[in-house]
Amino acid sequence: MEKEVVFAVNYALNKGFQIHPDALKILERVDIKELENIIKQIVREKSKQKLFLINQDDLEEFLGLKDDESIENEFRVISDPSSKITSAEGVDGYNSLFASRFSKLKKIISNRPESKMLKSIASVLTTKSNDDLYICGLVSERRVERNVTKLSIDDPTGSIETIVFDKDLQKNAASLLTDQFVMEKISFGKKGGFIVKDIIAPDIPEHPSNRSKTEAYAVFLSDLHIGSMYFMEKELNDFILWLSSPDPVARKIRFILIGGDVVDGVGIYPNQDKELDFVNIHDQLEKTRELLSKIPEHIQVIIIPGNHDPGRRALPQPAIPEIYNSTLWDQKNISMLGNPAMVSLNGVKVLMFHGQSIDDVVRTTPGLSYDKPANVMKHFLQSRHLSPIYGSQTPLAPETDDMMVIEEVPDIFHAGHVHVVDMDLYKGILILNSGAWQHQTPFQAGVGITPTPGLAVIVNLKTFKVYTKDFTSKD
Ligand code: D5M
Ligand code: FE
Ligand code: ZN
Repeated sequence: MEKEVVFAVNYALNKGFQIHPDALKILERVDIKELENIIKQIVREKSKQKLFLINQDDLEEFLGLKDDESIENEFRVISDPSSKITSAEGVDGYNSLFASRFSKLKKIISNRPESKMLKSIASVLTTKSNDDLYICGLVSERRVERNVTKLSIDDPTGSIETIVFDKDLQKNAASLLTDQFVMEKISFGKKGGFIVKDIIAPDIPEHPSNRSKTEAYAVFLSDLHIGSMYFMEKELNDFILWLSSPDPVARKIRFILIGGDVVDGVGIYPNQDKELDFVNIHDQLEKTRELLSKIPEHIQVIIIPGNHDPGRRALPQPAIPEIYNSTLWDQKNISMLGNPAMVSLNGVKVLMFHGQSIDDVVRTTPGLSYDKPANVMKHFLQSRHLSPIYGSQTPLAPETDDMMVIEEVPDIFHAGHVHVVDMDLYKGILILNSGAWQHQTPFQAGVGITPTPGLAVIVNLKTFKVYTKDFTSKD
């Protein structure tokens, strides 16, 4: 117990008061600078009333913490890979992963009118026609030769090389990722070959977004990196204490989403132990529980893993396994889900994804950078896939079902990983990258990544207005 809390408790006890254990829990969450003043005022008030028990109600009343019960907090898990993960192996596994990717995305694209004219690659290769044709499949290769771009597309019936001449279409082709699904409008070239006349991504259709009926707020966090020397404990703790303050926005918060890299992990990068305050996973998770248990119980917390958290490294990842430390799992208001996961908050569908594959996309696509992660996230939405490239840095597991396909259109798309707060709106979908709670690391300084840590991203689920609240100390 902090010495200020001990002082407050002793002060009340010396005046002949008893403190209910639930009231004590609230005292532990109060800003310690205010504590002495608060306890003195409560003792004065209750002495007048000749009531010598301080209970939870007294404190909530005094601190303005009574929650507006008309604000809904309906929470539902829409999809979670944790229980669906298998361990398909080797080449067969990857063949079925790509077959699943193809069929899911073909189904998505079949809502477009052009898809009525889709032909299989095998049939295009064996017929000759003067009409334009449509094919779809996964990009297996992209080559730029002199002033043309060649795209090889695979579907389950075969593989075709197509040629892009048009300058604008070549720009479009430059942003295609390997293994990404596309539809192409093609025609037979006069001198043979297949000329690309249009490149169409599955994309997001126009649609109305779901909103909360009441003014509930959700906070988006990620990349806490608890256990790292650079973890911003004070700032995160100040944020958690703020949740129990009378601030009118804090009073309406019903959900906290944590998008992975909750702990810094062990053995994630060379010589990591020299940069750790806690050198084992159990202790890192214990510290996490200690901090998160101060979040008021009426706030639902949702946690997915990132590339620093324990458990399987390949995507999709199951929830952080209980075997490392079950105490987070035991908290009533914490839900441990896999990466990626989709949840419904008062009817608002949130797609949560740590975002490791942002690295692959930034590395291969001209015009995209680490300081604008929302643009990369827009790319994922357009390609309706969270990790298209196989065999780059992001490990993909050979699942028989490609769970990285964005099958259901979200209302909010939440990712982290790059440690930079960024946001955008795309076809009505609120795109959020939630930054970090870790100072710039020497590694990040070395590769030129400038994080924006210590900012809580807060969304009004009724209006989709976004606020950022800065918890970095200015004093
Ligand atoms: O990733 C934090 C940030 O550091 C994120 O922007 C990616 C970047 N990062 C991490 N590892 C690498 C490598 N190997 N190369 C380039 N950039 C990297 P985090 O997941 O928190 O470590
Ligand atoms: Fe991170
Ligand atoms: Zn990460």
